[in-house]
Amino acid sequence: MESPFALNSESHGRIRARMEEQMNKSMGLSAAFAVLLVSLMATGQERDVVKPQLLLSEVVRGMPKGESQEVRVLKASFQPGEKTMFHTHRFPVTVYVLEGTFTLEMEGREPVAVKAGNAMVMPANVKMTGHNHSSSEPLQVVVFSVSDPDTPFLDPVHRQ
Ligand SMILES: [Cu+2]
Repeated sequence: MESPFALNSESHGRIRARMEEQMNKSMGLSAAFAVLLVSLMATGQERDVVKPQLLLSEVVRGMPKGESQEVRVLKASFQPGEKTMFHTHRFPVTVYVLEGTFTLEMEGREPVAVKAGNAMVMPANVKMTGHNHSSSEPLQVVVFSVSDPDTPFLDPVHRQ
């Protein structure tokens, strides 16, 4: 049987008509339905239309609840061995790693290593330090923050 990806050479209507004809002849009801579904999905595809790829989806607690919020996008570059200050965030903050590996050390939790192309949500009110533990590779991250307006992106924590 013809691949559903061969649709460009023939009109969708003709392909579908042929599939329906074939499935009536030779297939059970569930298989026929599957073919119909695939053909409907294929006809829904347009050319030159970019579909975003989901990198991270997470249900979080502790986002700001006021009338308005401030959205910030920040970029940070770490040389090998560099780290952030010890800090907390008042609201969950999302990090996306462009290059290298970002290691997040959080008080009372296992460290988390996030590689280039991946994202994670950093929890609110947890003391943390972000590291580039590599001895040779730089690290670049983009950070997405949604907070109450005019609140700091992070609060430094002073070690006793
Ligand atoms: Cu942080």
